[in-house]
Amino acid sequence: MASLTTATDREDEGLTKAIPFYKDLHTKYVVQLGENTETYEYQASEHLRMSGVYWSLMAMELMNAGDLMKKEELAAWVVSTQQVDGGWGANRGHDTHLLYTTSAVQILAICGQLDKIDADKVASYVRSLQLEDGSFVGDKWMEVDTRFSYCALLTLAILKRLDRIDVKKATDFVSQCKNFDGGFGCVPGAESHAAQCFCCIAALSIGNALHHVDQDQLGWWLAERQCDSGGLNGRPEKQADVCYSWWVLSILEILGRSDWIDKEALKSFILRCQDEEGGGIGDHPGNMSDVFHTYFGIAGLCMLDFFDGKEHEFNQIHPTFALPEYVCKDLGLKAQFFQSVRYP
Ligand code: GRG
Ligand code: ZN
Repeated sequence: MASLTTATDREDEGLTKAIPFYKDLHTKYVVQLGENTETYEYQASEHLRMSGVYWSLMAMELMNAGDLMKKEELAAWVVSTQQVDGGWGANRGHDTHLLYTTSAVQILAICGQLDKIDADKVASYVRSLQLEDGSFVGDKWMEVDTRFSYCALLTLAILKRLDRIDVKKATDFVSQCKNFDGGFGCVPGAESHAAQCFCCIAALSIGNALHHVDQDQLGWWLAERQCDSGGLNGRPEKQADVCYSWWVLSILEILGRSDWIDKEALKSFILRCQDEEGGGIGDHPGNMSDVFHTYFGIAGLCMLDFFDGKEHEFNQIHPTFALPEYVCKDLGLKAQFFQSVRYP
């Protein structure tokens, strides 16, 4: 159990050794991912391109290297791939899905190109996915999942069209996914999982319904996610994985409970997941890097204030909107927090 791990255990594992953040390697890694279109990795990620572009842009934005991305080109590609129902698929010619519609709108927000789309059309698409009980399906196959509740609220908040859905019903449904341990799952009765907790808490934060959350019980469950390695896992008895640095820390920020974990140990875990030759961050020390874990590892370091006072300039991430804070400020996005000292 994380809470029983001593500092000495961690020192024995060499976790206190200072490891640098390889910013130049990481920016090169992300830029090359988008340019080397003949690689196996590029071809094999065709089915999630829209989210891949969002992860890449975010990783670069957080490192204050967004200017190295071809934002005009990316935004034009997004605009050109919107489908007649108002949504987006993962790539040109793929069926529309709420997940990729959210990524598309986030990309346009980061690129400052939201005015290039018909927001009402997107809002109608999102509205068409809400069911009578307030939940959301992702697409025509009708799977219900709290990931989609978050995506719907997030997309409409960015587009200033929250009034197009029943927000009260949406947050009531999310509240029904709360479990006895204070955590949340993908549907009522499903096991608590840190990534689903993020979707639920962020959805409630947008929907102004955080009264459904037990701040201390959930804070405790999340703090328990820290493993001996310093990394965080997604549920009891599972391996630590860099992406939970985002899923867990973002909620702790919303709850005002980020001091409940050992931040130095988590920083060290994330830094040890870097590929110090090829760049990028993997899910676990020694594993191959990918852009998903690169983004969420950097997001974790940002929220841990790793870059404060260092030579690297960086942009802070907003824990509810998963966008750079400056973008949220520019768009006037507002979210509810238990303690809103640092976020708008
Ligand atoms: C804009 C940040 C943002 C998100 C959009 C897509 C989405 C909404 C949220 C995804 C939430 C989610 C459920 C992520 C899954 C993360 C993950 C590592 C799942 C692995 O689950 P298991 O069961 O692994 O394979 P564990 O770690 O439990 O062993
Ligand atoms: Zn992961």
